[in-house]
Amino acid sequence: MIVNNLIASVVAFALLFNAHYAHALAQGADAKSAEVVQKKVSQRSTQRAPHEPVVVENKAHLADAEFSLKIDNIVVPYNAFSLFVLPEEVTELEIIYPTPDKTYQLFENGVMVEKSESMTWHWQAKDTPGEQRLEIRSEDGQVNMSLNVFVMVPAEKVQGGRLKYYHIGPYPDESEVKNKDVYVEPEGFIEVTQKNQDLLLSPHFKLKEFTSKQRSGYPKFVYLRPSLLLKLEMLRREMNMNNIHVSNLVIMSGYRTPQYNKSIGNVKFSRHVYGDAADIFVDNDGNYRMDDLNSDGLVNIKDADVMANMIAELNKRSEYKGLIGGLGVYGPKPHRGPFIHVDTRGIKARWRKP
Ligand SMILES: [Ca+2]
Ligand SMILES: [Ca+2]
Repeated sequence: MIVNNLIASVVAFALLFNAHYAHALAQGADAKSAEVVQKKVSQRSTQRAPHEPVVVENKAHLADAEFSLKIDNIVVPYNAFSLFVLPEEVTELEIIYPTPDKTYQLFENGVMVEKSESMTWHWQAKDTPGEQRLEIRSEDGQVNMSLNVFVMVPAEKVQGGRLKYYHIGPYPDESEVKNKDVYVEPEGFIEVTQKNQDLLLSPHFKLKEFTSKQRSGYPKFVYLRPSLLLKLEMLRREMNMNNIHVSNLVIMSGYRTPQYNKSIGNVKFSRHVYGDAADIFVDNDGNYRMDDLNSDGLVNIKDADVMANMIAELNKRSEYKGLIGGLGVYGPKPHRGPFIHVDTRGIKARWRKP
């Protein structure tokens, strides 16, 4: 495979296509009027696609870690990431594109985990919900990658639409949508506490940024897909590389419980409910409104367009293949500034609301 020749010089970034997105349809998605361009996508019926990392010959995409880590069907190039698993779930972790002649070890809370193969581990989560921490270190002891593991509370623990008094609400009946595969109910929920809410999910985003905006004490519960984190990190990086400085990318809305989603009058099958959508804007000056990204002295939908144009650029790249999805551009309203919606539903959907 060509990959072997490129190991030292390239950075891989790939998100393997989740086949359960394959037949996704924008029906009932975040904008009813969305213009949907259904792309020809994989017809595979299995949930886990085989590992086919996309090689990116572009140094500008240099990753934070000195290798990429394949976690089941996603490939992570960052030095910090997260795992969302069920109790006792076994996750395959495989280092790809390692630095030549280097060896790595996986540590769970400081204890070395035995390898399955030279660069692969089959790591089993603990049997109770909560956090665990994994580190991948090179032989010199340097930590190359940290993974915050969130062992989720299994979805069957939801009673009457609630988990420990937190209102989640009923998930819509999958039979109502044509493309059931993309609208499967979460298999579990991450418990968010005052103690764990500041944990990093990826280099620039914390757990608490994604919780549903409903009024509630702790614990809260959230459901997220790692593809969203990859997409947000990629957008952030792309903007910075294009001289659009981003120090603070605000998640105005990340996960929404079905209960909250309904309360704000949104469509039932919002991607926010399925954990792979975020409404975002750049707010380096910290006034909780979009900044003037195009430097025209105004803050309006054109600043949201600057972000949307970056997504459009990313869409042309092979490494972005597994991250395609919805892109909504929103103009300002009296109570909030302009923003964009992104999700990873697996097919392109575009809309614009001035
Ligand atoms: Ca601002
Ligand atoms: Ca502007």
